[in-house]
Amino acid sequence: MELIHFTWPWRRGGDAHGFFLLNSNAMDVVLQPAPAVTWRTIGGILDFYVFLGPDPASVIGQYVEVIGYPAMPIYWALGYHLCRWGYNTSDSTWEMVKSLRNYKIPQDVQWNDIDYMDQFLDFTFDSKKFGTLPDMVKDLHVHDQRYVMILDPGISSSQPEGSYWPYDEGLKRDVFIKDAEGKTLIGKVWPGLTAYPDFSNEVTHEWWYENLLRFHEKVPFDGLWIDMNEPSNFLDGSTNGCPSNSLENPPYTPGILGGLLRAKTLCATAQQKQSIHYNMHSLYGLLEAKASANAMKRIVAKRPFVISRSTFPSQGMYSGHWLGDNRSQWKDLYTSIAGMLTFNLLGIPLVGADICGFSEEPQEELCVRWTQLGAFYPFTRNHNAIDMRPQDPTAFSPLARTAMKQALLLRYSLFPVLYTLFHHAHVHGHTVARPLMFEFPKDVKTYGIDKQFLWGKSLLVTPVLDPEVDYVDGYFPEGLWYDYYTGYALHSQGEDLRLHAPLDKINLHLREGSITPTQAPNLTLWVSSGQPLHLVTALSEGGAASGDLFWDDGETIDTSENNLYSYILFSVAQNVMTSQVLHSNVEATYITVETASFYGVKQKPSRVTVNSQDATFTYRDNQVLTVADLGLNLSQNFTISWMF
Ligand code: MIG
Repeated sequence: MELIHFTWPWRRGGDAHGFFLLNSNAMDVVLQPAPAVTWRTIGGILDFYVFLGPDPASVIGQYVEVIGYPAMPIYWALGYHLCRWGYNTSDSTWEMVKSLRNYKIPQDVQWNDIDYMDQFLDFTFDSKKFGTLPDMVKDLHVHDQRYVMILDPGISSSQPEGSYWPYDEGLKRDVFIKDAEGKTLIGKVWPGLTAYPDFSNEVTHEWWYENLLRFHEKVPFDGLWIDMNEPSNFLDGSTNGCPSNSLENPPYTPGILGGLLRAKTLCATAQQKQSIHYNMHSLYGLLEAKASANAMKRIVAKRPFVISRSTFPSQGMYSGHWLGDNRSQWKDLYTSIAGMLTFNLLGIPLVGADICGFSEEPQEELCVRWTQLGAFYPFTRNHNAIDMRPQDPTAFSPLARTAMKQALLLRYSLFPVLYTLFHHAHVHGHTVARPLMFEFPKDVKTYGIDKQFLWGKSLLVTPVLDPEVDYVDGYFPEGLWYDYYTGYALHSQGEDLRLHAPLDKINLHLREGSITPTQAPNLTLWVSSGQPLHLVTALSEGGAASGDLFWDDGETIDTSENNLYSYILFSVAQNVMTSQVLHSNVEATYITVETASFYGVKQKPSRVTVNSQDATFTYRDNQVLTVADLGLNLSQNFTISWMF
């Protein structure tokens, strides 16, 4: 369904360009063996863009400038999300949350799948099995945690008249998609027969908002999971099939499911406000996300949180994305990296796969490795299919549980970096999770790498993707790399290196020349993000480094647009670290800088000063200098110097 295609067939010396066909009709895209790509679309406008780069990251920046920059996520979107299909009751969902608290495993968000609903009806909850849902959500809030539940677009059309407001009111306001004859098109999804809201109609957005508002008064949810929005239908077309004509059976049908446009979705001839479904089909998830995000803005008056299954160019402005139904298999762990990176290229950086796999049941070892990799998905959610054994961190041995907890704590400690990267995605169209070739476009060995990736410019993640190993092979582009945990330096000439990787470790390396802001982790990002900063500097061979921090209250809409943030540049040159406050907002700088570590200080300094005052320090023979107890105010420039 994705209609964006970039090719870099003629890479020479790291040059890149991109093509983008903005077209929502059914299409084939064929990568030819020759350096060529063929589009076969069966309608719409041939709206082609060519992005000249000249490097991969610029191509993406140009693309995102066209389609729209991704939204800045609310801070807790970057925390750990736990979900499954089939908790079956609100009490067992609640027990789950309590169990994570009990083991002190970080969790920001608890989710529910369709089992919370009364007979799968949107905007309802099962008052018997999920009777304590409102209390659970309140309890989550008391603990600075959040609640997200699923919504499917299909609205039940078979409830007794007067008993189901969403359908009755929807009919009244004329919000549903119609068949070729102008009657409400009826399909079938979880609640049985359903009508489909037409999100190409503004009236539908208002109706959707009112539904959400009414439900929010009962269950004060914090975000939305929008599923089945391809839109998905258990039937082909509708209860009455579809007419037989050239729209339903065009002279050429691209290679889609069943070779039929109506397969498991609506009739091509279905009528929407803006056009026929033939033209609108691929836009369903985008427009539903837009309606959902705008409704959430009005309801919670904070940055909306929406995760969508179906996407289209511009989606990142309204939602993130999960990669859909995968399996609890090692190969799905591996392919999730390519999926995550692809959506970062597509301007939807808030993306992740179902950690530990959706269908099937993971071995403990797989789930540990997946939680470690998942800790580096920009969107990190463990999700499981109905009837599958539990696969949350508490479902495993103490060893596995502890390893998972460590991985999540590691992620929480890196929140300042991750948040700053999302700011750059929002403002500049940068990727958050990034292929190595984006940073090393002249190193051809990076082009095919799909088992490692970077966060931003300098945090290299090398996960274990195979069973029964305690090592991992990774490629290190030429230069100095530091072990994130210890500061040990590794000099690579552009080599494949074998790294030690016991079950409780995910390898992380810092690229030379970087400064990474981190925080002491805690059980929620609310608490964690209030902790003082620890700056980790990875010095280049020449002793230089730089990094930055974007900081705000984490939830107010448009803080960067309205100057409600702080932005600080850190740099090191000639044994002096300088912080430069480029933008300061008092509210955003309540945290302090507590510790600074410098990796790659070649000999022990005789003296360290902070703002020209002598300071105590430690120096380890692996060339790590640490200065602690700084208590530096983030809103004021500071310097840290060392002398030999
Ligand atoms: O027909 O809501 O991809 O994550 O658990 C299946 C039940 C519908 C598909 C989603 C999956 C979700 C499931 N949904």
